[in-house]
Amino acid sequence: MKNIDSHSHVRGESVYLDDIPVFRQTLYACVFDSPVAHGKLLSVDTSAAEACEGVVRVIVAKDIIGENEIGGIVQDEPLLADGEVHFCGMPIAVVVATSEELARKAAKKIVVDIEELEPVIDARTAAANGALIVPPKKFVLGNTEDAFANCAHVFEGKTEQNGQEHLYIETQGAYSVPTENGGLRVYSSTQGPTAVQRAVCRVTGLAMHEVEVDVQRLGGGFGGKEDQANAWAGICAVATQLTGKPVKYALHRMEDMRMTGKRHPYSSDYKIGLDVDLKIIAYEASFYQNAGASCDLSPPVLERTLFHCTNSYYIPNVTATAYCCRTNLPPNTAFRGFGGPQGMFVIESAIAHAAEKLGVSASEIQRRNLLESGDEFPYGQIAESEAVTSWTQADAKFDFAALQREADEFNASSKYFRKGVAAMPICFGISFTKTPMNQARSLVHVYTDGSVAISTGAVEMGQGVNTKIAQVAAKVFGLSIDHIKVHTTNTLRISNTSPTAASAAADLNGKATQIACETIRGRLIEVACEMLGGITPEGVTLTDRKVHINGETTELEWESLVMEAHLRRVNLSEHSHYATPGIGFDWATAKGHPFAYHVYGTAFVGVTVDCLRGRYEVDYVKCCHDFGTSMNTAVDLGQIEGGIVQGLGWMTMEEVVYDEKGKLRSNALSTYKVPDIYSVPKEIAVLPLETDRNNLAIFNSKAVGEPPLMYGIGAYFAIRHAVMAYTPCSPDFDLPFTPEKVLLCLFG
Ligand code: MTE
Ligand code: LUZ
Ligand code: MOS
Repeated sequence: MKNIDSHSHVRGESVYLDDIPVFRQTLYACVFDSPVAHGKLLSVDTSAAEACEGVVRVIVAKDIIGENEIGGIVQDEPLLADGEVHFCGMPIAVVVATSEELARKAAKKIVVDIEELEPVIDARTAAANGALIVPPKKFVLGNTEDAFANCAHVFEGKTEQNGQEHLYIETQGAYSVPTENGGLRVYSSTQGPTAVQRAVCRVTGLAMHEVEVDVQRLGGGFGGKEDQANAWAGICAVATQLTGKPVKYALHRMEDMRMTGKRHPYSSDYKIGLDVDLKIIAYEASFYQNAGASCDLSPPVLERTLFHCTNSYYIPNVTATAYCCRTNLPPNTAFRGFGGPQGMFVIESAIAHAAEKLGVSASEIQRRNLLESGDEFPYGQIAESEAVTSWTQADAKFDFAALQREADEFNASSKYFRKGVAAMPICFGISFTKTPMNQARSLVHVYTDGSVAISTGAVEMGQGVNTKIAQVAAKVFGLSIDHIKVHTTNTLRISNTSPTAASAAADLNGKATQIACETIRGRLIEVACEMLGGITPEGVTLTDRKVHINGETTELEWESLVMEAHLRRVNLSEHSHYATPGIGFDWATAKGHPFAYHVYGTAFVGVTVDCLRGRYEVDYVKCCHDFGTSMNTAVDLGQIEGGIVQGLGWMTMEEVVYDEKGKLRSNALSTYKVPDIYSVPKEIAVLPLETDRNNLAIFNSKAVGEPPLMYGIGAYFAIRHAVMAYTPCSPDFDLPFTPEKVLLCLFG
């Protein structure tokens, strides 16, 4: 089944924040942000801006009626700078004017006096200065110290990983509308309507029941709107509170790139120990996370780095330590994979290092160490592993040895081109690692004409969650999809939502919807039994808009049944709750069972490098992917293809560049290269893993939003192989591996 939004997307009729019809007297906000990464804010002169045409109000920190604070985990993030600036792009003042252009024009007239202080840009410097946002986190399994003493081979090294711009097509934004008696309705481009509601309440001083947040859909979030939509909603809400008028702000691309945080850069150390059979006996890693100027979601991102630091391998002795380092960059945030990919790149680098030194194929080490069911993760959970099956099935279908041979033969006969091949197994835990977040609610109404309206806490951001939720209801009620409509995500209909994140939205909200629909179906079947003359509910089903008894169609249609139930005063609505059973994690011991399940897979990635120019192309990504049993192959394949390309972009071409003063140089699409149609792999082949294991996913259809991104990591290692096949060298584990860096390796 195709995505229910595809028709309106293609026709340009889907409604995003900027398409919401504008209310009378709407004003427009524009932020004036810090030109300096670190300094004392001595004065803000707004007088020239206030005198500009169309300007209604200029807002600075002291005007905020509630608290000047939007930090969710640590209270270290002012909405508007007060006394100090912490990063280039930090909001200082807000101009509110009668049009967008006039607001932007006036914002340029604001004058600030800042006494510049030395900025800290990199994580290790921050750590050396003791600037940690939270205490270090640590996972320990076995005893690495003893284990290293007994290893035949030990290798140590370092990796550098850069950030990544989310580049959602729809930029950040919000639209705040006053409601009676001082309340607010806020339209927001957010993955977390409740997070926005909390932030708005904080900065306005309103109670949560006075603030309604409504989200139709996002033009992409990718984690960038899990927490970072809060600021713009807060700014619009404060402006509405101070002016009494609707206020809208949709960021320009350059404002968005400059003012918002990105994927966290990491600098990491590793030490890997193997025995003579290439079994990894011990692994130590230290992760220095560049968190940026305030906490945001950095601690849980850092924790996920630890959760995934051994990827899909079983290693009996592990010590992994992680540091959350405060720097003067925009606060970095959630990004597809949420720290997991960073952890996985480091173990893959360690394996590549060992393979290179031992003169074996990295795939040999990878294959011999794959996690088996019953193995223990460093955090105590026992694996139900598909690591071996996904590798074996990928190999049976795509023949890794043959792909390697093909590359070797090509390399032997080509003068200037080299092919490289890498295997990339993945293992990604599904559930928010903060157990309380794993809950969701769904509100289902069946109307008397038989149509069904659903609201859940899930936010549609292109990943197709609304399609999956509609499928759940259609299946339970035995209806076709056009009977079902999934409505906006709204905090009045669904309260206390977790953000749509952690790839878990379809599972959590889908299961809540399933429970609600099953409850209503149960009531309807009772009515059907009475209508059909005192039969018992066993054997009664709803399919194809009809009531069936033991598989036999009756004359009783859905619409008549619903109307009759209403006339008999039976409740046709339900509000249901789902909480993932059996999960929990205790940071006191750093052990537990945090994940409902894991998603596994194995990809083979092949590239061709032009060794004169340093350019490369990705020839193929062939993977065997663990869908469980996909409930929507079109949507899930879209997620795999998009995830892979986004992962490739991070590995190869997307280069976030800050200068030594902390100013973003890659601040537009002219200086920040993202994958385009020409950089997409020539072939993406997806083989569904054959497995019939039960899991906690909705209809056994495993979460698919984030895991495929990590197949893209294979591209780095494939390029590295190709480069090493051309000239003797050992490229640093330094992301992204841009054509420029490739060229420097080739001729360096
Ligand atoms: N796909 C599209 N088209 N747009 C997005 O913003 N976000 C990704 C992934 N796929 C995203 C996407 C991220 S970061 C997550 S966590 C999941 O979708 C969230 O949705 P889900 O829980 O429904 O998978
Ligand atoms: N967000 C979050 C996430 O708050 N907690 C998580 O564990 C998580 N994991 C992946 C992506 N987003
Ligand atoms: Mo995704 S990083 O969980 O929004």
